Amino acid sequence: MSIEEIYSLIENRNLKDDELRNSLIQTIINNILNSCKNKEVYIIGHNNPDADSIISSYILSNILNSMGINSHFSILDKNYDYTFHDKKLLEENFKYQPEIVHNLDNYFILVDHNDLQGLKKENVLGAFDHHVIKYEIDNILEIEYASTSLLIYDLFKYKYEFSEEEKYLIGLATLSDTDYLTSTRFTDIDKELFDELNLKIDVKEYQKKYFITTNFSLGVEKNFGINKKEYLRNNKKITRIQITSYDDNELNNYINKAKELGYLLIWLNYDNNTTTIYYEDNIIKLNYLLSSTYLVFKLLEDRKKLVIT
Ligand SMILES: [Mn+2]
Repeated sequence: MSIEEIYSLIENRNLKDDELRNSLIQTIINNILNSCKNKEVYIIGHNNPDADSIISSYILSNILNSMGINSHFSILDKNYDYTFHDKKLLEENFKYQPEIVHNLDNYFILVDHNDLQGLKKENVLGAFDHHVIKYEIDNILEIEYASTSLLIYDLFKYKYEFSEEEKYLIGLATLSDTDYLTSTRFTDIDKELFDELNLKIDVKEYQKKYFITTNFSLGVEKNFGINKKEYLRNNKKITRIQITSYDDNELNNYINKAKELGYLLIWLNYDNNTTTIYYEDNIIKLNYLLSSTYLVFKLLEDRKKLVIT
């Protein structure tokens, strides 16, 4: 089997009880654990970490330490400020401080991303992630769970006893990564696992308290700067703007700006649970929330195919 075949077999969660799949998953976990032997490892999330990056890094370091691997919950010294989306959620619910790593010659395990982001390949021992595989490092355990924290929970729940607090934190990371359980990323399989955590929390209340929608008082210009992300898709550079709101009052202003700049706009309305997508002079309205840029790309590409055939 090629590595691509192995990864795509692992990715498919509907083959839940498939023996081959389970043994491949176990092989990758073992590869990562074995490569950690006699090393000090630093577990880091992505740049501008969100709750899922921080919490999965913290939880995985607890798990590895319990297995006798000297590991650290950490961040790098540059570009590792908590993302503003999750600042309040983390400040009020997460009391641990990551170690700050200055020396890039350490050994790393990546969580919640699987690209090097400036690290050397030989220093990265593996990754646990739920994003598209970039093939920049070896030993990636990537499955599209709602959050990396939930993935780690599911992988280790029979080998590690999660504390009540750890389960709570895994729940919070999952809330943050699924726009408080409203996004299509939160599947039935994820819901089952989330329920297994058995948290006694009112999700709506957490959403009201911590879910940050776009601050329209900043104006269109500024919001285009803050909410921008660049993607490379089929060799084409695409800049996307994601706006979250409880109404569509300013939608047209943002479409006009996206038109002017040639950007992709994803507008999420959390009151009606609708999505408006603007790209290359087309406006698409969906009667559900589609907050994954990756799924928006797929939707646009599928539509293009329909038009051509
Ligand atoms: Mn994540």
